[in-house]
Amino acid sequence: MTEELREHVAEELLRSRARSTALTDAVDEHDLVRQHSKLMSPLVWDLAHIGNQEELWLVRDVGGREPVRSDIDEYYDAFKFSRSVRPELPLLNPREARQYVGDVRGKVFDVLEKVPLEGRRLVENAFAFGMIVQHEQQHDETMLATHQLRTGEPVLHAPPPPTGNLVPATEAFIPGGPFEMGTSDEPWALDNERPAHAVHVDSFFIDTTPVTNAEYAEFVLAGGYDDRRLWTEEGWRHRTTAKLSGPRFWHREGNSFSRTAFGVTEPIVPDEPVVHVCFHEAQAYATWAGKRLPTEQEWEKAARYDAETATTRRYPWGDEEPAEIHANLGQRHLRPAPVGAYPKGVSAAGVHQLIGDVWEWTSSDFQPYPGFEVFPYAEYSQVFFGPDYKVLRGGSFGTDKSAIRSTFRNWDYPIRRQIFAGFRCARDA
Ligand code: AVJ
Ligand code: FE
Repeated sequence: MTEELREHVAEELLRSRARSTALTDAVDEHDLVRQHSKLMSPLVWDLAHIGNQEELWLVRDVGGREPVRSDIDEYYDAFKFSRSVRPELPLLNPREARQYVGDVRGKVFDVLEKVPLEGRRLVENAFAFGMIVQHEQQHDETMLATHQLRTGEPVLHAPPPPTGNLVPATEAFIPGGPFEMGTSDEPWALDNERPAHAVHVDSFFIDTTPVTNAEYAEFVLAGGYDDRRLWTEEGWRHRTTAKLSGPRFWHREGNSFSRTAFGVTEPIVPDEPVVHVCFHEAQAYATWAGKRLPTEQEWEKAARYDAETATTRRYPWGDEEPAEIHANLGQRHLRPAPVGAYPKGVSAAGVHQLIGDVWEWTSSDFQPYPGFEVFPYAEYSQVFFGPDYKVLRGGSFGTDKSAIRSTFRNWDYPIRRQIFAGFRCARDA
């Protein structure tokens, strides 16, 4: 068991590093240090921050080793300097950053060989490695979003996703009653996903597919962005000051739309889930459609609850780890797949593409579960709890399988749309 776990951790560390390397080797030095958007860090910051977190948690804390570098911690502390000011910091240059993450990784492999991964320390130590793997993959998705904001020739390439086995958009009925939400035993689950607890959810309907580009284009053409009644007060204020008129990266010509993704501009693909919309846009669309966004309780019940056996599954399709047939994850494709492309990933209730493709906005604020305990540090989740952030679920085409579960909770400000976010609708039964 222990050797197997060590091997698994080693493979996951290599897999995340291969991805970080590919994302940072794809562009030249100038593109690594420049700020592609005020919303994002320079790519070279993400790279060295990945190494710095790994050094703090695995080299110094778990391993008890001497620091690789003790002089740079503050510049890579995400709470000390916000993304917009990071380019002005005395950051490591690309060559130094690559050297640094490599040196840290060398020590980490040594720690992995020698650290106890059994007995009492197993849970703590194994979790620390899992947390660092997920942390790197999360920043890789953030770097992918930075690539999406970058202008210039395309530098990332990937084959297209599978084609949609077109399921007509319809609704699934989820019966009212309790289900077990969250987890107490998923080994790599983060503190905010814990503990497992019973939640009562009233009966509701949820769309079997995420809202598509074609559906969203109808909303735009129907004047949805100019209809004050569809928006909340806060949403309308934002739509007005930010002058929103359609999803980020869309261009309108008469009644047709194209969009730019990773340097390529092409007509929107009608059956693909819409992506790069903020919470307010999702909320306005749902109102226009006579529906609403699901709560995160509803989303998780639709993803995990098997009414026939009254049990909660790990993933929509069952308990197996995500494989290529289940979901569009891991940047294998640079876009969401058309609806119906993953029939093997469908939930017990018949809901498609809950995992992968696009993060899905829910109507819920990011709050702790009853019995929440900070683990291992308050800055991961606790400092974000409250009404400022909305919960997103399910992961996107840019999310790695190690960093997504049906219990995984992402959060962001309701105005953000550079992330790979879309949504699906629900309604009361
Ligand atoms: C869970 C995606 C909101 O990127 O801010 C990365 C993950 N935490 N480094 C983020 C995270 C610390 C976090 N999200
Ligand atoms: Fe981080």
